[in-house]
Amino acid sequence: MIAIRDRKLALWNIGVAYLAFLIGTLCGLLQVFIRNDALTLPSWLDYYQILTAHGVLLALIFTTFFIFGFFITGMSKSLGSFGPKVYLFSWIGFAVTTVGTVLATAMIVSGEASVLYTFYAPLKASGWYYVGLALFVVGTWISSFALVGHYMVWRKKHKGQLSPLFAFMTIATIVMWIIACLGVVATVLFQFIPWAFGWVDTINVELSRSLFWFFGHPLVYFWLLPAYMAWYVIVPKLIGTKVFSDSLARLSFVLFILFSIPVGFHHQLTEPGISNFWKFLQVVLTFMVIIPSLMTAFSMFATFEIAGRKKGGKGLFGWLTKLPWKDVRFTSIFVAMAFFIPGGAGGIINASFQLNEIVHNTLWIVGHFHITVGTPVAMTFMGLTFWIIPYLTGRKFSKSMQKLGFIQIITWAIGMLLMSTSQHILGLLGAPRRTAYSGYNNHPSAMEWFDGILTNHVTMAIGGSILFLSAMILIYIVVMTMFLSPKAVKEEDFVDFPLAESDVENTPKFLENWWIWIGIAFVLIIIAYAIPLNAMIHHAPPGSEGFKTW
Ligand code: HEM
Ligand SMILES: [Cu+2]
Repeated sequence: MIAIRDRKLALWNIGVAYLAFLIGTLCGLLQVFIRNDALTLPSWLDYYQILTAHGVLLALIFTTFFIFGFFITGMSKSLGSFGPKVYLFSWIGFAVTTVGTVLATAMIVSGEASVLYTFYAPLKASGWYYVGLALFVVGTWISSFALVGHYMVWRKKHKGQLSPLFAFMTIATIVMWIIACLGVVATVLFQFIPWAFGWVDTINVELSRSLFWFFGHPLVYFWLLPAYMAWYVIVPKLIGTKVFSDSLARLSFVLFILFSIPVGFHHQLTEPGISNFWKFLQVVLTFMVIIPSLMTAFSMFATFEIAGRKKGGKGLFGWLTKLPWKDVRFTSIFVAMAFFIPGGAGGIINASFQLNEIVHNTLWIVGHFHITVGTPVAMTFMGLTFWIIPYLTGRKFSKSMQKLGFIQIITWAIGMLLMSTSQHILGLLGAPRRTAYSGYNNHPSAMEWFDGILTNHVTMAIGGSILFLSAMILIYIVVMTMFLSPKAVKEEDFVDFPLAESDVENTPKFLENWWIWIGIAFVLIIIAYAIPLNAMIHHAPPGSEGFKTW
């Protein structure tokens, strides 16, 4: 068991995450009904206000707070309890991140910031919204440095040893996050804040978008890597085996540091102002991410096969039946992984220059990220939630909770399948994303979109409602295991943190030499970004003043 005070810290992070999840999923439900022409908002509430809240609260706030709760728990478990300084800075980080969150959310709720979570210029929100975002990022940096400090103390005490895999992966994720945030911090501090407060009149739009996507793409890996950590380090323990290969796991994380940052232009393929050569180069670098992704898929299935065969599974696929399907901690994560197969394939489509022309800015994209972050990541976090909260509170995770957990993940999977499939299809037909109901004045081509079995209003409404129901079941489980379930007394009722063993004998030491990887990462970033960013600054068109379209 980890120290009580470390547990409190983690619980506060997870608590804030689920508060954001509650409000965010409610917004999602409203969006589905508005897009379906089944709900009209009162005049004081705007579709874009809700959509901004949904994107920010789920994609940024829920994920980030949950991830830090997970990191804190795992770092305390694998490296020992936090010292006083690490503890203090973790709280300061939590406080600053929370203040930023509250400020940004207040601006969205008061209608001052309906600029969506990508806050593209020249849409202009209140300056305080950007201050909120800046505080949020700085807060995560403070929390990150606290964890790095904890890791450095451990390394000093264990000279010459490789750190435990969980700690290594945490630090890799943090290294990537800190480098990625440089882009968003630069644009928010030097472009948006002076512009939004009126200190300067105009903004360089292309530069701001490029700096945003310098951050925005690795942001998706900031969500994904903690899920991968669960897949690499927790799942093998749940199914009764060891980590498949320690060095493969570490190498794949290192590759993610290298290839997740110099690729942001793949979100800007349709934008003028960036020449094709740089778009091409970044698309090539984007495709490099397929390597560590397939390495991860390979080692997951190798782990499953090894565990299944150890338990007597025979034949080509007999081992599949031997996996612990009745354990919701495992099944949730397996379902999450299964969703990532079409999710990852869709990502290859999005990043392909020509195919991007068809799907860009359509509902296809919305379908895509609900089967990447919205399910593989979110459902892995759900699976973690089932045991991490009981672990932290010392309460029981009863049989009836286990059953509810199953209902929750099954309903989420069905709801997402319905919603995201219809979004993918509608997008291919041409329906735009980020719009309230749009029938283009009842134009026959637009009306036809809603004729399909999966794309008609009824199916979509059912999908959205099932999802929201699922979210509420999860909130119930969270509240119960946090505050109300009976405390565990008997030995067998205690829930543990299932960290798998990982053999490090054959792992090369250089994998943990961070300076090598940070160095290569910066070289790649300079190759991919230095010349085009420089051109955007020195050959900038006249800047834009701000627009408030809502
Ligand atoms: C109850 C579950 C959910 C429902 C019903 C739902 C529904 C929706 C809908 C209908 C949209 C499209 C709006 C539009 O383009 O006009 C949307 C956008 C979005 N959703 Fe969800 N969603 C849910 C859960 C999630 C989760 C768990 C995440 C991430 C962790 C997420 C992240 C996003 C993001 C980032 C957007 C894009 C916002 C933007 O375009 O600015 N959603 N959601
Ligand atoms: Cu991307």
